[in-house]
Amino acid sequence: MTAVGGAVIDAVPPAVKDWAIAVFGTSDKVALLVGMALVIAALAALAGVLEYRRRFAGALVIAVFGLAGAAAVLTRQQATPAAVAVPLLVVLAAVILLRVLTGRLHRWLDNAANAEVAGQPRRSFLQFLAGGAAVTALGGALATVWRGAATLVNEARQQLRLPAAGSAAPPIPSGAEVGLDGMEPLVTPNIDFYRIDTALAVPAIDPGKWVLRVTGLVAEEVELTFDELLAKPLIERHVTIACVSNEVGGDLIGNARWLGWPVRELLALARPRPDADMVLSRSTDGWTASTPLDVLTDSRDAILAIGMNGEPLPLEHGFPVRLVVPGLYGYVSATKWLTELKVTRFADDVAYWTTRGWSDHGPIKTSSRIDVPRSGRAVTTGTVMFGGVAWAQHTGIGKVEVRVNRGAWQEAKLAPGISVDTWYQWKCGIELSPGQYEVQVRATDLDGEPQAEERRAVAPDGATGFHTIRVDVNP
Ligand SMILES: Nc1nc2c(c(=O)[nH]1)N[C@H]1C(S)=C(S)[C@@H](COP(=O)(O)O)O[C@H]1N2
Ligand SMILES: [Mo]
Repeated sequence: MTAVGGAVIDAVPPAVKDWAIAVFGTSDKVALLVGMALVIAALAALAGVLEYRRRFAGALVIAVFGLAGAAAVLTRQQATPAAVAVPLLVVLAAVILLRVLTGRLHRWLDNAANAEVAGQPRRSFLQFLAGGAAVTALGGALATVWRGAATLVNEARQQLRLPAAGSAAPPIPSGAEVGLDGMEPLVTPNIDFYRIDTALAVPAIDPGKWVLRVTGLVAEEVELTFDELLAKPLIERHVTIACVSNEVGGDLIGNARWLGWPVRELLALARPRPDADMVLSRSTDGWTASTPLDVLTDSRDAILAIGMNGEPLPLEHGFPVRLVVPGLYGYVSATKWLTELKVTRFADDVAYWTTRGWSDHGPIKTSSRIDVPRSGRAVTTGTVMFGGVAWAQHTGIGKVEVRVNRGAWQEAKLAPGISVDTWYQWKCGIELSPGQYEVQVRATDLDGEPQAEERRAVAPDGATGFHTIRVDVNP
């Protein structure tokens, strides 16, 4: 079922995917799985009715669906023989159960008129129905246990002791949090960190078996094991990462303290050839991202990350190793469950989302957000405190301004940032008499470049426009 869902995710046009994410938010995968469960239940009912009317007609429905499932598994990159065998065995069991059940149902109904013998076939049918249901439930439970491989990896993760960083994260300057009620914390707790990926089942990777390969246009291919990575001189940095699907004012952005080894050190060992201009990073589930080679080799701290806010990476955030690249949207940089770095050229290779309507380059656009007060909230007249965040990764924020009802821009108080690679908090008190107002925010980076005013959709390379909220001021 996960494989069918994965194939669906890969096959649907980006517009449908955007719609699904918009409607169901990040529970889009749950919605997909629930939807599929409903379809399966409907098909099972249909198979029952058909089989009752005509021998093997229902079995055919099940067989076709099962073969489609097996085919979907084959399209998955991580397909194993067992993963293909499971849907086939399930189909076989379902067909046998269906035959037996319809046989008993026929006998029950044929004998229904004959009061003396009717009870026995009815009991037999109901017993098989209950038995079938029990076996199905047991099978589901076993499948869950099988997935318990994830549990073992979780244990390996819990036992992991992260080494200290040789180069520690610069301290958070005092006053970096403006201290307004309702603001998001400056450093996002792992549990609240947004999650975006195409993985229906979170990959469970044993760190003892993990290897990263550097391949492609290099003087020397390099392999790195997890133990080797732990022994490298590690750095720790706060970096704010964002999703290209983040709407203006959206929450697909988070700031964490990442521990790892600079990617440029690994690439230096492999020595990329001069004609290379891109690194195609690949995860265990086959997902890929295209990152400009110069972004991975310049002085910015692009990291092969193993730690997030002082813990090993959570499984959903890429355990055991992921990429974190300051300044680029996640879809072109932040590969989780990393297994390969292929040094290549934009002219020769395309990444997962690039073939699905998104740009091959994805620098994060300067933007800002109003978090306090929430849009549509009523506040009391007087000095109303507004607050939020602004980001211009790898350039830094120079100023933030707020305007009311499209009037003059007023400069907000900008809190000191942790670094140019993280978001900054801001606050601004504005005198408002009772009434209804539209409030907007605008950020300008340290080069003096203001964020784009034109409203643009998230596709193909990130939304622009001013975050705009409505505030009701009560007497
Ligand atoms: N393996 C893998 N890595 C991935 C993705 C994915 O689908 N598969 N999605 C990317 C996208 S689009 C984003 S925005 C970031 C999100 O990282 P997070 O889930 O840790 O917040 O991961 C990136 N890394
Ligand atoms: Mo993303």
